[in-house]
Order: sequence, then structure tokens, then C-alpha cells
Amino acid sequence: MILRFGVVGTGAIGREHINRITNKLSGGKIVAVTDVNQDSAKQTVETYQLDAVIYPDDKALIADENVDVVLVTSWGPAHEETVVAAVEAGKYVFCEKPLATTAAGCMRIVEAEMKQGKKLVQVGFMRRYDTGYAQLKQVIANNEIGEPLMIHAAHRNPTVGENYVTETAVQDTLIHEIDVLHWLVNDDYKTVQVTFPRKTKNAHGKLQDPQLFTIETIGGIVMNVEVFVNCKYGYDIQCEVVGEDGIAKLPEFPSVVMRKSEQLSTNILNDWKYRFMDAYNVEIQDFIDSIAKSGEPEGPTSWDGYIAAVTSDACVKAQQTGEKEPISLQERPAFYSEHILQNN
Ligand code: INS
Repeated sequence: MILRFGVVGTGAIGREHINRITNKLSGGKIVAVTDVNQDSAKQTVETYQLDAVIYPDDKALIADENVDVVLVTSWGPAHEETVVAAVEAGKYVFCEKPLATTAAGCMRIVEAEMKQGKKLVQVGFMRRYDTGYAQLKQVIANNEIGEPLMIHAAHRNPTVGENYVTETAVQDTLIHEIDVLHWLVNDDYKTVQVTFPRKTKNAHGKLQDPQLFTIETIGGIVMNVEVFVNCKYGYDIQCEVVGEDGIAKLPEFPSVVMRKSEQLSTNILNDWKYRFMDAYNVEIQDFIDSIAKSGEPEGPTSWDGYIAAVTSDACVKAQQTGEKEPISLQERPAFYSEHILQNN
């Protein structure tokens, strides 16, 4: 069975997914594309030599009966409308983060999906598919370090653009930890507080950098997450879980160890696209395979998209107030509970 994809948004990540589905993965095919910039859609079809219809907008693409899956890689604020329309049409959806820019928007997607009576949506939180995180989760699930008590994590980028402001650190960057950390320890968030250390000279006026997030879970785990997006030295993702009986750490990205000029060294990457390249491939292949196998995607759900949106709003509020802010999630519908079991 070949899953036929219609792509909404042919920007950078849209093209990368098109390339991997067309040239690297198996079981998927691009049959339709659209973009608000029609030239970009046309160029993409040419570049990747796709046998795909170019539609003027997402509505027309969703209505194409040859489209099984709508791949949403447009601008974040446009996601909700496309996802709801696709779900209402009974199509599968793979949506890049954010699922919607507000928690209310994510809830509308959740409700539309529950009305269809089966899971249709997967959110592009690719870190769960990174080998290192998967191994770390396994170690915790096997009780090898006892109950987790604390997490020390860091998310560092070498530099960011002028339009990256203080809230972007939550919405674009911390959002990855927001998704992966509760999944890692199988717990839910309770509160968040933000501390701003002395600001680096390398950050522009509208960006507080670095930032330190202290997140508490319902189960009492305290997570300390540093976001530092002008760290200069490279792209660096760290995660250390402190348990009752030991400590487990995310493996470093593999690099040749060099002995040269009186130095022992390994390389540090500079670009997030390389750091999670494999995770992106595994993520989309798993999406295709699980639909072929069980008729439903088995990765991060709309409910995970909702958790991310609520948590991200609380983090932004905490940036503004300096206080400890509650993270108040609605009760998880039974519809999404199977997901927890599958991921454990
Ligand atoms: C990017 C991407 C990266 C993250 C960056 C963010 O959009 O999500 O993984 O490290 O901070 O700007």
C-alpha cells in the first residue's frame, strides 16, 4: 500500500519532508502540493520531479480524493484551519509543530478527531524518534536508575536571527523539551518558573538570553532546562536524568575522536537539521508504517500537541510574571490513553 501525501507548505521543512518521502523512505508518495506562494509550489514540483497536482489552496488539496494524508508544513498560525478541515474530511494528518498556536485551537482539533472515532493526526515532535532519547527512555522504563527525581537539560543554538525574541525561546526552542521530557518520564507537568541570568552580550535587544526554566511535574520531578540560543560554540542538546539509584545521560552525537596538536577532541555540530536528521526519517517512516499496519498513526497525538500548547502558554506567562505559574491541563480523554501504553 502506498500512502498518497498532499503537502500544504513548500518552505524549508516542507521540502525536506518531500525529499525524504520521495527519495529516502518507502511506502509514501507526494501526489499534491500547495503553498500561498504558488511559485514556490511550482519550483518544488520541478526540483523534486514530482508527479503532483499543484492546488491553489489547502481546501482544494484536501478535497482531492487521491490524497490520503495531508502533510502540514505551512506557517504555524495557519496549521489549525488546515488540520481541522483535513480531519473533518477523514484524512490522515502529519502536522509540524505547533499543532495550533493556542490551546483552544488544539482542543478544536482534538474534538474534531474524536468525532471521527479514530486517530488521524500525528504531530512532528521528532525527538521521540532520536535513538539517544529512545535509549534514555528505555533505561528509565526498565527502572535501571530507580525513580527519576530531577532532570538537567540544556538546549543551545549557536546563534539566532533578529526576529527571534524572548517568547520564541519557548515557542520554537523549549517546545522540544516540553514534548520530550514528559514523555521520557511518563508524568504530567504542574508548574513552571523562569529565571533570567545575566544576559549574554551576543543577544540583540528584544531577546533575553540565556533563560532557565524550572518545571515541576505532578509526580514531583524537578526539571531544570537551560535555553541558550547565542552560545556561539555549536548546536548542543544535553539531557541528564538523576534517579534514586543512578544517573542516565543522553548520549553525545557520535563524532570521531581526534588526537592532534597536543589535543584530544571531538566535533560539535552547528546545525539542528543534522543533529536530528535520522530522527526525522524514522518519524515519518513510522507514521507511514503504523498507518499501513494498524490504520492509525502511533506517534505523538493531537493530545500531545494540546499538552505542548498549554505548557508553552504557561512558560510564556512565567517569563512575564517571574512567578511560579500553574500548568493546568484538562483531563486526558480515554480516546488518547492507548497512546501512553504504546509508548511505554
Ligand atoms: C528551530 C528548531 C531547532 C531548535 C531551534 C529552533 O526551529 O526547532 O530544533 O533548536 O531553537 O529555532
